[in-house]
Amino acid sequence: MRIDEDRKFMARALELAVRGMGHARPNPMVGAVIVKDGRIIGEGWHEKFGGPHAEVNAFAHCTEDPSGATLYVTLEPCSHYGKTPPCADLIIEKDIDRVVTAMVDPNPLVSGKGIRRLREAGIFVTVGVMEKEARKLNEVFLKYVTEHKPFVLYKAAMSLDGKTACHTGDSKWISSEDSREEVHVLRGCYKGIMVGAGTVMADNPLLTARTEGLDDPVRIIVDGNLSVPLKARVFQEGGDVIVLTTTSSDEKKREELTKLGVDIIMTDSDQKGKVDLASAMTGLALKGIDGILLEGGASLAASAFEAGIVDKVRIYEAPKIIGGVGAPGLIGGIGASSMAEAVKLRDMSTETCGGDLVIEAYVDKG
Ligand code: AOF
Ligand code: ZN
Repeated sequence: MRIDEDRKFMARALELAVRGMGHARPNPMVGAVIVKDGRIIGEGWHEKFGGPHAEVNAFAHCTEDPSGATLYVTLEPCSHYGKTPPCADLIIEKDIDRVVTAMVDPNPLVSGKGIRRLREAGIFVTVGVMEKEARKLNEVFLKYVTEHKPFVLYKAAMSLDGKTACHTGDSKWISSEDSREEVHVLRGCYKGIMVGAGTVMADNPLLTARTEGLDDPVRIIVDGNLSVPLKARVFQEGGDVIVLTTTSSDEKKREELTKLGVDIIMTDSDQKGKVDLASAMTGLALKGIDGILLEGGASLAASAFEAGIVDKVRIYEAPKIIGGVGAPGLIGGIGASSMAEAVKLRDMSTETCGGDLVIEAYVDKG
């Protein structure tokens, strides 16, 4: 009975947390619900980065005295003085009886200290209600705060036979209109969007979110030899751009890009002028990029899997068969030499979108 009730209110808190999507980052999305005598008397969520935490907002919206109530919160209440005072202290001050939280805060600044402080004050604390859902919601924050690297989602569309274009190059469109619309929303959910130089030169895309209420992502172009022309739309229109290149790229071109307001991250290069993606990730994290939507093309995707930077895949599989040995496939490069070397995925789930099959899975790094 109590377990059902706990899940019900935590589900509501998670629903509220999602409202912070695209606004709270790089802080977590957090939702909170205050319940007294089985009724919700206050709700709140972390609305924007630097603003009050979810618990503070829930107390601010209380319709009656929260004394003796239960607080449901999707992340362990904080115990540190950050941009705001510790939520744990506020909870104690408000005379809450019980706190139910979905998960321990992975942030080393908090990580168990909030729960300890509440328990020391005599508050009954339950941890782990809907933990799986809460961890998934904040998967970007979880990686960023513990590993100081961006979480990378590889997204692509392909036909049922794994092709991304016809042998003529025609690729408009493989996936349904609904799927393409969903991708624009996805772009607003990640701080950065990453594509290779080849994609920019072939499609001259703008790479914006085009979704109301969500910021455009920072465009990250992987261009080891700086082959994308300065007149490309990504450099001339829209917001922030970061180019990942190598120390062997043309210095003059780097200067010209800088003059256009482009930020440059340089890594050492191998002989072929390939960017060292793993170390570039550290540079991107230092610039506040907590999550990246990787959109291809095929050779960048291959390098990204090879470098081990991909955390999750989301593939839109259209009910079409393109065929042709000359038609490009999803992932380029040389590929695995044996099945043992294939990239293993786990926790695969499927859904449909506008008639396409959408497959989501996590890269098994174990
Ligand atoms: C949030 N919102 O609702 C909760 C958070 O930078 P600060 O001072 O706002 O602190 C951010 C940390 O506080 C964050 O990394 C997380 O560990 C903890 N809890 N943060 O942004 C919230 N409850
Ligand atoms: Zn807090």
